[in-house]
Amino acid sequence: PRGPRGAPAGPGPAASPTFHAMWRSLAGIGRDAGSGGYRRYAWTAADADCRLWFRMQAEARRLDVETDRNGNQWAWLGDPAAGDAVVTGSHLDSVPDGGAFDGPLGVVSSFAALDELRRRGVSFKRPLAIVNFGDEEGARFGLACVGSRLTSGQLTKEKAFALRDADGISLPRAMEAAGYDPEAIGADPERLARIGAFVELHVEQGRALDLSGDAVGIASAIWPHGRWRYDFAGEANHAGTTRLVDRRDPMLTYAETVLAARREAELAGAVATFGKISVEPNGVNAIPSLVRGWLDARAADQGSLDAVIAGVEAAAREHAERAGIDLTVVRESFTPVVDFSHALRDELSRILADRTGTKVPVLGTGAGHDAGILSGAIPTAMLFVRNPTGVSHSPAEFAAEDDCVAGVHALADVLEDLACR
Ligand code: HGY
Ligand code: MN
Ligand code: MN
Ligand code: MN
Repeated sequence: PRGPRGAPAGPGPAASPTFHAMWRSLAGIGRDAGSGGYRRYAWTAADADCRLWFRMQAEARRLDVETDRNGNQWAWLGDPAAGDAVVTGSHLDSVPDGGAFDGPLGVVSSFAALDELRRRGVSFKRPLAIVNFGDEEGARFGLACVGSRLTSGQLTKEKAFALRDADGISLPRAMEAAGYDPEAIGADPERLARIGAFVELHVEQGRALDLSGDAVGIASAIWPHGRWRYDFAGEANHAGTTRLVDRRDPMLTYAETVLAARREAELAGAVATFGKISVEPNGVNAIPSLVRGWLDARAADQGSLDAVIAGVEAAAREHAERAGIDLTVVRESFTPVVDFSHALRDELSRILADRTGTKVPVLGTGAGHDAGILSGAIPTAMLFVRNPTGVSHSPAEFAAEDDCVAGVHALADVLEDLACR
């Protein structure tokens, strides 16, 4: 079942009225009318609209809203200084032409879970926060999880200042244009020290829950994954007058490398994708001088990932050598395997088993998340909501209304046990 193209299929009236109203009010922000996909990139107008939406939802619930030095938004119930806070949330930014659920489902479900806890009349024993992490997808500046990497100190201010978008605008310039002070960015250990647990609910980006017949699952681990930039430099020339034997065409070497990446991934049981390319001068009738391709590679274990990366680079260098192409390979980002903290993950399993009487499945994922970035600094865990087609990073991304409701209830159960007992 896929959501109707265009309108995010989202949860229908059966979802709590507040969930449905939130979903509708968010759905129009940064959406491409043609494809129905989303274009919510860091520090753009759509991002500002998402931030305003977040602030309004928080203030409507009498939460104290703040934006931290790295542009992450926090909506607090209780005094953060009391420490040992329970935090939930996700991100609102998207990949180019992304789906309606990746990120927003976690944020909307967090507000809806708080509504549910208030309906249950529980009293909070620990501070609670709902977070919107900035620039999780890295769609504009090429690095994923910028907000959480800065906060956890995994991304230095110097490296962040060096990030540029396709128009050459730097991250600090973009932040400034959006009204934020880029000079303030940096690690925020005091903030992390006040957090006792972070639970991120996210639409599953795969079909494990669809295959197991479960509405909700718990993350076991995130595969090691990274991004490598391949620069193939050849010789610009006339497409119409240059004999084939006289060419040094980098597009050919790029194409051979893409095929090699598929082969290496199949051999290693991994995944490898060249999803982004830039060509100079990018003229129909011009043999390129430079072809730049970005490789996204992921594998269940480090050894398999290393094999893929080494295999692709070796093949690329061999093809480049033969064709007289100069090749530069740069590792732009890398996230080692995330093995979610067992204590919190097992506690979520127990809570949900006690509440629902069923064992909620535990599953790995190849998708990166802020919960993964922060897992080295604070206890983190993830809840997944069934995605019947597994499709993500696409306008066709979908989660059925009943499953979204099940996700909210599971999150409310977890938050109640963690923050109210
Ligand atoms: O790329 C990822 O895995 C995530 O969606 N940022
Ligand atoms: Mn994503
Ligand atoms: Mn996401
Ligand atoms: Mn995430």
